[in-house]
Amino acid sequence: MARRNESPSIDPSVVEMLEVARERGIETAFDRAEAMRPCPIGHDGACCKNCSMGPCRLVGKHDRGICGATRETVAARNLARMIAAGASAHSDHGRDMALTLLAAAEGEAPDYTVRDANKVLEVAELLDVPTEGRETMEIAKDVAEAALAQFGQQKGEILYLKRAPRKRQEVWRRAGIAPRGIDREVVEIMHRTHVGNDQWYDSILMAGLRTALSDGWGGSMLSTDITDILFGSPVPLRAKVNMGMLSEDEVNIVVHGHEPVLSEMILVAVNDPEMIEYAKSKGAKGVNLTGICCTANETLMRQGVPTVGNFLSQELAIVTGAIELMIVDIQCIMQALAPVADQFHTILVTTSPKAHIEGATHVEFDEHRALEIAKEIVKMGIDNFPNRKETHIPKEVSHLVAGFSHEYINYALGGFYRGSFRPLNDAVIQGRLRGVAGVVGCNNVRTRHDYSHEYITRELIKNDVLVVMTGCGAIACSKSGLLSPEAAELAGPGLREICEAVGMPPVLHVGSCVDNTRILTVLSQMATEGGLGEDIADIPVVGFAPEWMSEKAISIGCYFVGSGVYTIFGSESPVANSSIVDRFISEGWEERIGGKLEFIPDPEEAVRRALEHIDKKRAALGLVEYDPTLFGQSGDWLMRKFIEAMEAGIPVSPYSAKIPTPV
Ligand code: BF8
Repeated sequence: MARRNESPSIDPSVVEMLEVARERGIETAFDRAEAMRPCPIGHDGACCKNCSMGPCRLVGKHDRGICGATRETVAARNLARMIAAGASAHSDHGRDMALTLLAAAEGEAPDYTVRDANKVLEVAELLDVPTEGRETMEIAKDVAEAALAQFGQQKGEILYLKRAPRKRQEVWRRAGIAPRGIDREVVEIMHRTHVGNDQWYDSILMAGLRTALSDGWGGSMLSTDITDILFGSPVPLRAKVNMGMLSEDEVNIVVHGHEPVLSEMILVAVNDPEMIEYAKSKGAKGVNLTGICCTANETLMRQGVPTVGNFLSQELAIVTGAIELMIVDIQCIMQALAPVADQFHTILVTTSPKAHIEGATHVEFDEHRALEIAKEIVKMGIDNFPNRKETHIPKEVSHLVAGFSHEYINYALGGFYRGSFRPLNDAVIQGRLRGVAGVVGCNNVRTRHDYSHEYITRELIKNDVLVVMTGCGAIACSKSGLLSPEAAELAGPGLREICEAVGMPPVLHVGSCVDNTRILTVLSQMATEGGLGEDIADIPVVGFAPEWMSEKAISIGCYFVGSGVYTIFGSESPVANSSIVDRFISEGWEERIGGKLEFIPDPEEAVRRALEHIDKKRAALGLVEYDPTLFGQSGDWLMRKFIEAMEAGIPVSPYSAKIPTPV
């Protein structure tokens, strides 16, 4: 939560809308967080409610539950169950993507097709699907079936593990945490943590890592790849974010949730000339599609659909009074949307059989009739336009460049024929880049909205750390302008030179939360490219989830740790009730698998430790010590100075002038 005298968000549009909501007596998550303190027993992992002899609270003089479970066992079980829940959410999403691909390949979902045929071949190779002399759709069908088999696989190892560096695969095998099948690992955690089963924190947490890996290198990675197959692999595009993207004179339809299967169809529907004419017949100028949360990230990355906000903006967007229809699918959708929408003309439409909300209108999505359903929903929104009353739309709009898939990063660094991660590795080796960081994850109303994302990212780029972002973190920093090429001016001298040479922002948007797997792929390619060791754990890289709140974030954090990355979460540790467990997920995991998980609420301290870690990894690789004074002599600033001098009538030549020091 923001401190006294601090605004609750660094986003002016959120602050503005919160004031409007409060004036109108509309309660939001910000108000509920003020009214309700978090339960300290549950927060620290001290509560066990895995059977009805409890719930047991392992605090004060109580060191064991009724069954004798220790603080360590209880804290470890709670964390492992969070991982399992997060992994199941991502992976079930991945399963649905595979089912859509299967339906498309079998001709049962005529509104979908394969938009990235190269990716079909790439994935086919990973899943051992033959490609020689076969049609794309035939291969795609086998790819979908092979992907689905990964969920129910009982023995062996999931196939995508081979995308990881060889050394990492060996670490997993040695530690006994190579995932066997996606569903199997989730089910096993639920069994393992049932009363009277696994009662050693060590084995519970190692199994937790295996489950997280089944998400990162399994369900989520399959989801990213299949989404690229169906809707195209992202390439950079310019886009706009924040609530100013809501329209005063068009029908506003907002997609919110995570699965692009429906939102892509909604996009087709809103661009249908018949729909636009229909909107005009209702007095609107057209239909304006925007997004919230990760559905927004998916449509932003591929189609440039504007984003109006992240997790904590969802209720406030409705308070603008300008949204005719908000359509939601799965995950991160607040139940509070229904009572907020009730106070406006906004129609809240749920679409997933797995995510109903009492009071919402349910239009069940079926990929076999995708466009027909999408048009039906868009029409509902248009019909609602005449019911719009007074609106209050904040003016804020920021620009960004999104769409950095790992394929594109590869291409940008070397071109079509010579595409490779060599230039990126070389930049790290020379010290032009100090290291690389992933800053990802949610908003959490217990911490000042967007602040930590912005602070940490700004500090990292200032220190020549290239940042990649996903999820609500990417939306936070997009709103602050850090994902625009102009933000290169805020970067350290080495990173700025690279940004100017390649024409990219210092912070790269790589997608939604399932797309954190793109970061795993980039790290694997860096490790195998040479010069930065042989394993992800050797690379000067750090992961952050500074404003995390969901179980999915815990699963993501743990699969990064399991992949060898030092991962820093904001807020207090959810296993704080056991110092042994708290130490184990840091030092214990680092000793065994090279990555560690730490909870550091203070963003300044988090950055300090991250840079220390990056420098330690550089030293271990024998790389030159990071020295920013070695770089920055070239760059756009020189040309700008030259132009300024010309405009001021000062005769200078960029070749003969004494090179001034960059400011
Ligand atoms: O999956 S970052 S609040 S929207 S959980 Fe949710 Fe967190 Fe946002 Fe995307 Ni990810």
